Amino acid sequence: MEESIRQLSDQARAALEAATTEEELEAERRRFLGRKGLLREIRQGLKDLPEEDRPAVGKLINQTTRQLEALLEQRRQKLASGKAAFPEDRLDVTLPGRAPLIAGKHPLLATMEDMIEIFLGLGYLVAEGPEIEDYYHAFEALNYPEDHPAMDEQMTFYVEDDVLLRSQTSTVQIRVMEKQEPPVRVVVPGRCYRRDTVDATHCHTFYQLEGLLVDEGITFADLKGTLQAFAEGMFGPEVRVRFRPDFFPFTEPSAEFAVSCFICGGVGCRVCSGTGWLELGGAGMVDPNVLAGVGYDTERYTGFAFGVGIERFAMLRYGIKDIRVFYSGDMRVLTQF
Ligand code: FA5
Repeated sequence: MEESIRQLSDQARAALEAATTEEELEAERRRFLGRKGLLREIRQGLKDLPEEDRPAVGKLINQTTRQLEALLEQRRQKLASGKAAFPEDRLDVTLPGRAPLIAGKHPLLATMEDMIEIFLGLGYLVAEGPEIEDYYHAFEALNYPEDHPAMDEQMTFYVEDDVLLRSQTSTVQIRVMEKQEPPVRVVVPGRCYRRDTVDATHCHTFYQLEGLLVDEGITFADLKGTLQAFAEGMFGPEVRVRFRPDFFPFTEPSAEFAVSCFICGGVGCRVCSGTGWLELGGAGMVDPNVLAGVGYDTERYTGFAFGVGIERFAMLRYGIKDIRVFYSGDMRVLTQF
């Protein structure tokens, strides 16, 4: 009998706590504490107990009744003051509202979009490719001989032996050419990864914009003209483009390209470290080995490719001195542009 009193008590407590309106609370009161309630029923069973057990059980029933009545009163007061419906956060309609934070586009996204806009104007399409690549598309198809030192620059993160995070958007050149015949004219914006030490100008994760054009009769002059038009679109009509020999396994000849400093006009200033030039990326004529690898007729088609770091452009444009600012998550970066 004592056990069933305790069970009933637990049940009643839970029911009283769960009531969210005064009506519900009154119904629970009637069910447990009312004249025909469950406690009364138990009390009526007292007479069937042996004489000597009755006082202790009677005491327990009285105690339970008092405790439940106290709890009932507590709940009544809480419900009356409106706290129970929103126990933790009562709605105070008189508080001033929270102003929504208004931010601009992230400077990297704004820069990427402006770059793409220029190439759309030149008749390019936007292509995308996977950030997680296989070794073939990351290196082999881009004409990297096995263990070639040029791969050191492209040290990246491996998911498995043969599966890695791409270190450059050049991988998408292959993906695009595998799917279509020339003419090809695409730009590829995308995230890349390298095991570079993070500093003011390098990050393990960064963005590049790749360009690829393959058609009949394409020459280095087309590449120069295209990058001149791109640079003018980004930095203004006075800007000049400079090419210097470089090496990439997938282009031959290869070049590093720079623009005359748009701050000092090429005289030399702090932004261009006194050189008058701002290096922007790599470029070159697509190596015939790469074209042959995707099944293109190398007697008929030639092409050029280039790749630039989007952070580099954005830093120059907005005068941002540290690349880490882009990834800081600091809302002030977004609110000032
Ligand atoms: C390349 O990645 C070549 N794929 C470019 C290319 C494309 C050449 C097509 C020929 C034909 P490079 O390793 O120099 O080249 O990188 C290009 C740009 O990416 C750099 O100029 C730099 O702006 C940016 N970049 C490279 N590594 C990082 C890094 N760790 N953090 C931020 N930006 C980076």
